[in-house]
Amino acid sequence: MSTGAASPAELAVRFEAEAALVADRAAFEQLRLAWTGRKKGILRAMLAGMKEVAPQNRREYGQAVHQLKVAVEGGLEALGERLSAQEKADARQAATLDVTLPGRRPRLGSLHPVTVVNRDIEAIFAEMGYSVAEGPEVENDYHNFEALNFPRDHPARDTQDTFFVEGGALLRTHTSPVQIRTMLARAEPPIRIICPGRVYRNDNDLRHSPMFHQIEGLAIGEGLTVGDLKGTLETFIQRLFSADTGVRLRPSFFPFTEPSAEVDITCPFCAGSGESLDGGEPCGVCSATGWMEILGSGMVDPRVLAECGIDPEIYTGFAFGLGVDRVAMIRYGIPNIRMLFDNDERLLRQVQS
Ligand code: 2NL
Repeated sequence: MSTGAASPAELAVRFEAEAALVADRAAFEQLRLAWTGRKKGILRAMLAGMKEVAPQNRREYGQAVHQLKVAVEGGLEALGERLSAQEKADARQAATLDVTLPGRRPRLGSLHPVTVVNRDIEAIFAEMGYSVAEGPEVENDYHNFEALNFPRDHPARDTQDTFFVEGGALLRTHTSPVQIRTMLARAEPPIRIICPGRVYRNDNDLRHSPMFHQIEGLAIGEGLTVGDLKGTLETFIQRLFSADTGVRLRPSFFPFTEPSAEVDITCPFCAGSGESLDGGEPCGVCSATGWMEILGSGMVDPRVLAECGIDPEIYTGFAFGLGVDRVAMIRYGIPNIRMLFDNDERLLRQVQS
């Protein structure tokens, strides 16, 4: 061995000291290269130094270098295992669940306001013996207009108000065609149905959307009168809003009912007073009138009954229609119909069902 160079025994001590300082993979790799590297490793240099050792000492030197090699390789292996164990423990620690943390609750979805109102109305009429009937949204002139006694030149039949589909079909402008189809298909009254669904009109502003939701009702039987219409709608309205809601009928006109009436309720926000309940300001919801229009209704026109194969000499009936979106807007204080169709969660979250 050359003078001044460390002996294998001294190097073994130095390796132990350096190994003791290794704390991570990078330092481990550095140590491994420094000692066992093929080109510049210390072990390699020690073997290369053999030729400088006097021949009679070479055997002893060779054995000492071998011992050093065994010590370094063994030390590296032990150190590598310690690091692996440490890394595994660290990873386990990082993935550990703290079972004492409060759970993350997923936010529950909620029903759309229109769905809630639809279900409420369906439930009220179900208790009065009505069943739900549905039909196509793409209709034809006969079921949407002709059978309902609309005159040929009625403005509702114009493209200004109605969306037409190629080939003469149209998007239904009300759910009345469902009632027409039901009467045409059903042999004998009594009939008690409500028809909920989407309807379409060529209207678009703060209060109108080109698609909106309607529920119409139809009752046909022997001896049904305006009194039955009035009692049914009063019961319905007082169940939907509150038992003290006032109801009034105003004469009106529809091609498919005679007589016809529009139905007003006392404003749910000012209880019909026309003044805000706290400060005596004019009520902005009903424009200080105390009343809000909520339904259209009437006794089914005998011509409509006859057209649908029901003898108007034996049977009479009443019918009504209301806008579901409008009821939802009144109930939840929604100022703009468009907000019902934006699906903004800030609105949808507020409706509990
Ligand atoms: C309104 C008016 C109404 C009807 C709908 C009807 C249906 C048949 C026969 C007779 Cl098949 N009438 N439906 C009757 C009166 C009014 O709705 O203002 N709806 C929002």
